[in-house]
Parts: sequence; C-alpha cells; structure tokens
Amino acid sequence: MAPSFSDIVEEARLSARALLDYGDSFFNPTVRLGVTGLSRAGKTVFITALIHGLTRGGRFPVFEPYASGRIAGARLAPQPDDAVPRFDYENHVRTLIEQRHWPNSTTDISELRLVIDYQRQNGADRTLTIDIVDYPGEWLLDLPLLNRSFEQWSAESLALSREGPRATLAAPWHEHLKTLHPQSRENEQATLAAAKLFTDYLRACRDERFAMSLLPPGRFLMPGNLASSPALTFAPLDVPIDGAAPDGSLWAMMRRRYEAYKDVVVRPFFRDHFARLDRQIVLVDALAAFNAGPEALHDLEAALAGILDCFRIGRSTILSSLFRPRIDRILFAATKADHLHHSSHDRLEAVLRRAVAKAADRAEYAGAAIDVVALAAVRATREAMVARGREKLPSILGTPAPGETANGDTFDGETEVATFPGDLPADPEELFKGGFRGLSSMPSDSADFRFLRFRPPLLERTGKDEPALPHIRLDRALQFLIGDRLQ
Ligand SMILES: Nc1nc2c(ncn2[C@@H]2O[C@H](COP(=O)(O)OP(=O)(O)O)[C@@H](O)[C@H]2O)c(=O)[nH]1
Ligand SMILES: [Mg+2]
Repeated sequence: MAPSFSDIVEEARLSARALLDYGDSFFNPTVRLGVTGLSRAGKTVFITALIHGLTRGGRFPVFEPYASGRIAGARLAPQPDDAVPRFDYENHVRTLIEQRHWPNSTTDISELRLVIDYQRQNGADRTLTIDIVDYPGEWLLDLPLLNRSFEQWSAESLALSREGPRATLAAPWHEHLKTLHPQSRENEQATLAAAKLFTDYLRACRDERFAMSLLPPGRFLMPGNLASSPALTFAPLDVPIDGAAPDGSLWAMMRRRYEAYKDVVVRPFFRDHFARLDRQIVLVDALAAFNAGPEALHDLEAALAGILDCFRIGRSTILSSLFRPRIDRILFAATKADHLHHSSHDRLEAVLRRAVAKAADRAEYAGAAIDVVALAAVRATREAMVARGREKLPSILGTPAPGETANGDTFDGETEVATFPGDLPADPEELFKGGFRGLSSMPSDSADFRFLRFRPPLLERTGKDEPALPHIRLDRALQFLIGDRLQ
C-alpha cells in the first residue's frame, strides 16, 4: 500500500520526536517502560509494588543488580511529560498498606519517573532513569486498526461476533444491523443506536462470566474525555470489503468516523506514547480467563496475537523506513499468582507461554525478545497444609474483602479463610481443549474460589521502617525488564 499523506506527516513527526528523545537519553540514560494490560489486569498494583520495592528496600533476590548491592538507591523525580497525568503513587501506597484496600481503578494513561543510582559491574557510578508509562491495554489493541479499512474492520468484527458465546451477546446489535441500509442517506439517529448496541455488546463480552479480551475499538469501553464525540459514534456495517461508499450515505458517514477515530485517537497514541517505549510488560489476568472457560482462553490468545501485531506495525507496515519501534524486550506476565498454590505457579506460566507461542505463530512474529512469567506484584495470601477429613491439602489462606460475593458468601473483612484452589493441569493443552472445568470445581470449605477477592496483606512493622510488600516473582520480572541496563 502506498503511504497516504497523513502517514507521511506522521512519519516526519515521529522522526522529530525520536531525535529529541535520543538527545535526552544520550546525556541521561533513560528506559521508557510501558506497563499495559486490560482493565483490572493489575497495572496499578504492579507499578505501585515495583516502586515501593525499589525505593523502600523490597526483597528481590533474583534482581541481580539489586541483590548484589550495586543499587545505591532509587528515588522519584518529577514526571517529565507535561500533558500526561502523574501516576498517583503516594495515594496508591497509602491505600494498599495503611488501609489494606486495593487502589481505585484508573482508566487513563499515567506516568512516573524513577531514578536509580547504581554502580556498574566495573565499579563506575551511574544513574539510570526509568519512565514508567501505565496505559490501558484496550488502547494497544486499537493499533491493528491502523492497517484496516472500515470495510475490513466491519467484516472482521462481524465474523467475530458470530462465534461462540459472542453470538448470543451480539443478538440485539445484529437485529438492529439488519434494519440498516448502508447505501441509504446518512442518519445520525441510526448511527447513535448502532454505536450504542455495538458498545453494549462489547461490554457484555467483557463481563467476568465471559472474560473476553479482544474488543476493539478500545475507547468504546474506555472513552476517557472523548465520550459521545462523533469519533466514537460509529459501528460496523455489513458491507463488501472492496466496495465503495456512495457520497452522503450511511456507509460513508460510518467510514468517515472510523477514519476520524484513527486520526484523533489511535495515531496520536501510537506517536506520543507507544512508539517511544523501550521495554514493555503486558499483564494478563489469565486466571479470569481460565474460570470463564476455553472460549475466553482462545479469545485471550487472539488478543495476544493482536498485541504482538502491534510490535510489528512500524517495522513493516504503516511507517516504513524512518521509524522502527524501539521496544526490544516484551514480558508477558500472568498476574495474581497468589491465588494459586506455589505448586501451580510454573503451570500458570506454562499456559501463558503456550498462549503467547500460539499467538506469535499466528502473528508471524519476529522481533523483540519475549519472556513469560507468573507473578503476584502484591502477595495477599499465605500457604499452609490444611486438614480436610483425613487428608491434608495444600491450601492458601487470605482475608476476603468484606461484603457479599456474587454467589452469596458473606465476609467480615477481618477473618482469614482457607481455600483449596486446586492444581492447574500439568498439560496446558487441557485448558485450551476445555477439559478443565475451572478452579471453582475444586473442593472448597467455605467459598466459591472464583469470587474471592483477598484484601492486601497485613504487614508487620519492625522499628520505624516501612515493611516490604511480599510478592511472587516480581524480581524475575525486573531482571528481565531492566537488569541488562544496570550492568
Ligand atoms: N491477590 C492479588 N490481587 C491483585 C494483584 N494485582 C491486582 N489484584 C487485583 O486486581 C484488581 C485490579 O488491579 P489494578 O492494578 O487496579 O488493575 P489495572 O486496572 O490493570 O490497573 C485489584 O483491585 C486487586 O483486586 C495481586 O498481585 N494479588
Ligand atoms: Mg490502573
């Protein structure tokens, strides 16, 4: 495809930006670390725990520069990008440690600068600046739209909406779609109705019972400050992929707005944020997908393929020669591993590894180095062997959040309960084939495991120091993401 005028302008902007960033990092080595994942995957908790650990003396035996004592200290510095909200670290830590609540969820991009003073392996003193950028995974999954026309996107969205559990959820939208004539005159009311029904369908797919991942356009579910603007008011139409929209038609109107979405939302995100990242961690709530069943897992795999596609964009497609994405390491992390006994952590990792490998095949991925980890940024549970009848079962102990869960269990928010989450299957394929019926099918004393939300851990204070937050494999994630930049 020949580059369009807007692609050329975009390319010029990108190279100007890259030059500026390069000048900065020449004098002041900087890593821009992207932290992404779908809503509730664990981004806020991950970043809070990471900063707390590095600035307040966490326990990170596998993070070599830290464990070997070469890191002299880490501190926060003013957030450098004027137009991006600052990550609200202080509030999140207070909520997590003092109130023992999880931080409020966020729906926008935010950023924070961390400065690490360290000693190189050859003894020289150095400083590494890390700009941590927290952005919704929903926005990342929009990038593939840059390579798709309105007609292609419509066809793909429609095909997907006819598969598996999506078909039922899409029924009201499909009914409305039948009443639309793409060739007829443009019609604001019909467009509004279509956009609303299409958004309702996306929202239903995201519900935890289905836990679908692949739901672009991302701003339909996370509109930010663009709610109800025309760029967010469109929907797929049943039109031929190579057809041409007649002037003044409904089709032309939808198409124009789809292009506006790319111009107003997707391209600026790509240019101002994504294209500037050096390292990326993608957080995945794989447990939610397991509990929703094999369809959710296949959907997750499709979303991972979409994400890997993003790292190719720019290498080959939209912005050809001048610009290369800088990301050279991507870590996929299954979060909330503290909901499983440690005997299942490797299995959780294996399932994600399998899903990422399949996705990489599908996206014909070749590029940045990829690794996979199962982690808990904040470990909310302990492990114990608990007697059940005459058996002793490996179980986890945690304090469920107060209130009533979806299946009617009530908790006071103070009492610890033991659960038996059961083991993940040794063979990841079983999960994809649907032989596994979810962790809830395991014996459980008090509660349906799927609906439990544990409170953050109670920390014991010794002396004046703020205690370290317990975690699972957060240090392994750090080692992969920035270990090599601290050699
Ligand atoms: N047990 C446990 N729960 C977590 C962890 N990380 C996140 N969560 C849960 O997942 C929810 C969403 O996390 P959050 O970081 O706000 O997700 P975000 O939307 O990606 O920023 C939190 O409110 C917690 O209930 C973790 O490490 N352990
Ligand atoms: Mg968040």
